[in-house]
Amino acid sequence: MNGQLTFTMIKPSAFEAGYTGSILSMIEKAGFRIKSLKKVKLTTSQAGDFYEMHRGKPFYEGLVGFMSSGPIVAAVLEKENAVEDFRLLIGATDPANAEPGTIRKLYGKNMGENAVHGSDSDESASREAAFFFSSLELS
Ligand code: DAT
Ligand code: MG
Repeated sequence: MNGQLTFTMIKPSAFEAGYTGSILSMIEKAGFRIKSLKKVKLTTSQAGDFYEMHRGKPFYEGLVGFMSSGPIVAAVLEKENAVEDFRLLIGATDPANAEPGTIRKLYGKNMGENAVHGSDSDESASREAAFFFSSLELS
């Protein structure tokens, strides 16, 4: 059975543009419950560690610079089949290829500044939730 939790971030460009409320509203209307929520600003070192699986790729430095450029909103979301359903709600990595009505299509600018993060597996969701939230905040 697939897990019931996923992890998301509203990325700096979307936060700065004032899309946080609209994005959280879309997430709730799609049937996700917000289990944990916070606004934080990552250091470059923290952003680098969060995205360590991408270290060495051509876009890594830009990604880390962008993700530490301003505040983000991090959240753990609860729903049946959470990881897969959330990836459907956000759409493809490149907003230009995302389906109409998806969060990245509506609020993403380009491949780098694509509005939101979504976990790619139950294992990633657990790791990413624990990266941002204490056990008390996750209960
Ligand atoms: P996703 O966020 O859809 O899981 P990913 O894990 O492959 O995509 O990459 C993480 C983030 O890195 C992605 O949201 C945006 C950035 N990124 C990925 N590929 C990129 C590229 N070719 N050029 C610029 N940024 C890229
Ligand atoms: Mg990914």
